[in-house]
Amino acid sequence: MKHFARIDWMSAALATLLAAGGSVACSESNDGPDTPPGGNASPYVTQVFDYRPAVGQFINELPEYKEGDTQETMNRKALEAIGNNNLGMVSLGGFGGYIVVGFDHTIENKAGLCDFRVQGNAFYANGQSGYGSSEPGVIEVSIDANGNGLPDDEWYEIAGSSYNEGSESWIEQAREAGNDVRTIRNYEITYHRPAAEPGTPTEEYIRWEDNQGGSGFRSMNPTHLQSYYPKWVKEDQITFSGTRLPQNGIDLSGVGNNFALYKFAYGYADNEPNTSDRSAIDIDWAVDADGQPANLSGVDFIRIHTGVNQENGWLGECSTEIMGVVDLHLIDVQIESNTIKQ
Ligand SMILES: [Ca+2]
Ligand SMILES: [Ca+2]
Ligand SMILES: [Ca+2]
Repeated sequence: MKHFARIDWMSAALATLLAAGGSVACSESNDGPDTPPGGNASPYVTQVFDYRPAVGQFINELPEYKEGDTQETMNRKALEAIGNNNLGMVSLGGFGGYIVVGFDHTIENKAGLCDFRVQGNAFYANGQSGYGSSEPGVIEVSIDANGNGLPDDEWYEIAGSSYNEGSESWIEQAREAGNDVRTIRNYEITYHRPAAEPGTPTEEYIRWEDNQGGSGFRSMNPTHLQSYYPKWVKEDQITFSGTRLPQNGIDLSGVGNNFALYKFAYGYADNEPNTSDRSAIDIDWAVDADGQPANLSGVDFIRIHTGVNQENGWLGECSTEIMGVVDLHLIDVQIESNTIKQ
């Protein structure tokens, strides 16, 4: 714990020094291992390492693709949108699309408290608090264990309320509606570049198949007629993997035109409004690949991927949107995690 806090302080100080045009001279004498991250740390995202959306109706628009853009320039556009409290928006597209962000300091895991919030555009339907537009993203966290400043270390999943199957209050209703309500870890999906861009609504637009024997098409809807396949990607197919959540979209009309996207209890991105305490995350919820507590002292990197594979009528595919990530401790917001996870 102390080790990482120290590395973090040093890299933040180094960055400040370099930004000021200073030279680098290591001096380790004055700051003991308990030195806090100093007063200059930003509560917000300062780096986007990778913005890799799956296909979706907002792809190539949020952020906007322009001729000649590359993975690197799209990462930069994503940072311009969601970094530094700009509160713009990026869409991760359908299941699996993801973004990896970083900070200028380690987000500390304070005991008993939520530590950060991933900001999205979830909202409740009029007069409701159980559903609306919840498009949950699965959150993973990592610490810069090898100290190289890059997110190439082990990832730990935040075990949200559907980490174990059947935990949501609406699961039976969703099952009765014909939804696939399983949680599947190591789910994998591949999307294929369409042979041609229809430029007109179609049900069978982009073909996909998964590693469970399932397959289908993403549709193109009347309100978004641009290419849904990320244009800067050269490959003709893209594959994503990660935990897949229960399908939470339930058609209340029964005829396909009133999909309510039910919220998960806790632990996801773009699931609760940003003003809700229940959108906050406790780093203590992070688990390793065996589901055991990761016991992290803090996190340097956060990865979010769209967690649901579902089309919801005219709403289109479930896609997680991200507007930012904020370190709750640095903005003096105290949310006790046991008020959320009960
Ligand atoms: Ca905590
Ligand atoms: Ca690293
Ligand atoms: Ca959303």
